[in-house]
Amino acid sequence: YSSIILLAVLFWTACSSPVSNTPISIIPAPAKMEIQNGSFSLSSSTKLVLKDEGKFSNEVEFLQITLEHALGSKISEDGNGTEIELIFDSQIQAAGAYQLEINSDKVILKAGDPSGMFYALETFRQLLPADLEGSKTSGEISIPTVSIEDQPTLDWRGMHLDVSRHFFSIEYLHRYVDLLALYKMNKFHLHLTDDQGWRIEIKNYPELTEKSAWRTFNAQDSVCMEKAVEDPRFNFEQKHLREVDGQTQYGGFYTQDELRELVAYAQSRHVEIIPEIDMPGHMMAAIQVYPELACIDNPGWGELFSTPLCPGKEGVYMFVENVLTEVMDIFPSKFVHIGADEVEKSTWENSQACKSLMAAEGLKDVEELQTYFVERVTKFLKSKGKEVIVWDDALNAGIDSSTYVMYWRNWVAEVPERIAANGNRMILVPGNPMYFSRLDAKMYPIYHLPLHGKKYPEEKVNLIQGTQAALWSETVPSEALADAIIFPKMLALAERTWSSPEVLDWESFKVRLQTQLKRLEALGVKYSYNVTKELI
Ligand code: TNX
Repeated sequence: YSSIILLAVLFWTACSSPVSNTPISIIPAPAKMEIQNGSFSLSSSTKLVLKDEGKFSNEVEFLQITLEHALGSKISEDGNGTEIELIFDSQIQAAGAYQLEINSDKVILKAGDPSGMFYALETFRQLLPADLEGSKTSGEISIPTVSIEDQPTLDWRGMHLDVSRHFFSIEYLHRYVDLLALYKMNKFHLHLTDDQGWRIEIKNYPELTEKSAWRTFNAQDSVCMEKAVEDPRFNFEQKHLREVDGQTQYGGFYTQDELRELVAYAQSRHVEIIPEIDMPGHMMAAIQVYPELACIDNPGWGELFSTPLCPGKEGVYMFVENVLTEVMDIFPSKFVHIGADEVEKSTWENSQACKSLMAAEGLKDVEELQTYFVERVTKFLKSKGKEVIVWDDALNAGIDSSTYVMYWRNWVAEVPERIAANGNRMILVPGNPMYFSRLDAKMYPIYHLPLHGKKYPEEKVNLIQGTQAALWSETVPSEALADAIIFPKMLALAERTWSSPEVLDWESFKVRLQTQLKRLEALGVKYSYNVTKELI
């Protein structure tokens, strides 16, 4: 097949379709593609043909939404024009795999599972003219004839969003899901709590959101807010304010109902939302309301990080379990992320409660105490049928090998090798280049991210689940600024994770990206301008 691939790549870069204003510019690049020389005409009289054994009703709905958006109407099984046929095909076995064939009179989409059909439809959507994302046509839409076979390469194709440091509206999260799905990404890691804000309603502890979802501005915020305000592209507007006792506070939170709706929406787009409740560090939002959760009387900032939960206190486990019980009730994902990064352990050293626990459990230092905490919470979550994810710091004094680890500290030598040696499954989030909020994060290294280094044992490669990027929001006070940081970098990540190494082609990607920028623009995404100069 290499000649087919080569031809396809040549076509991508050279061929501007004669029948549509939009050259074929699919991102992520499909595994196999052959472009023919004709066109298919889509209109409101196009006939919907279902041979899906009833398996793809959610995807049919998505097709109708897409068509309504572009054409102003759905299509029906009574149509008398060209045809769109959705077929369940048990021969297509890989999860997420699909075939898409566009002939001059018929579009045939085949998949063996709903996610495959969904991805077929997202590819089909990318073959519609980009500007139809923003405005409908009432006429016919001309689509180039093409035949595609495709399937995902990595299982974990993710994006993270920190909604704690700055609040992002629930509408923004819905749109985030849409944009992930458009580029066939399937994991949305939602960082719901941190020192600066508690964003998830917990019925058992209403003060968490009544108080800790809100804060007054601090100097650091105003610096970056000023910058954002100065830049006309960001159309900056501080929406999330409330007045308390004559004081303006910034913040917000999501109700459980809002989150449930978001989860259902994401499920319909084959995006899994993984909730993170970061502990025992990064917990000041909770500790501010319940100071008894800390080991010390005056919690705040320690030597390096904020005051953590006190692992020597039984009440802490009760709090954690109660919170996680509500979290699990909202998020059906098999994963719960418990953070376990950047823990300031100095407050544990002098704590009587910690000393007693360490003596009773035979723990020799505070590192082992951290392991005790993580293992105890892990055990609780596993007893409820969940898989646990932690940041790689948790590995220091050892963790259970069944825990999933997110590798982020790329400046610490051989973290991936240590994770492999411990037998853990791993998700790659190396700070460089995967922390998109870093000013030096560039598309080229994202596109070329190696899955492992030379020292990583070949026989452990199957422990690597995939990769994701993170958007930490300390310096990201607006949704428009988040857009500009995420896009178009996320498209490089999407292609890196979905497309097979044989079809990855940076030069072709850059060409296709130009068309995708039009699509993003039509969708109202405020991607970074001057993309070729600033980001690559
Ligand atoms: C480290 S990455 C953190 C975050 C910060 C980020 C950027 C990680 C597990 N912890 O809490 O937001 O650096 O400042």
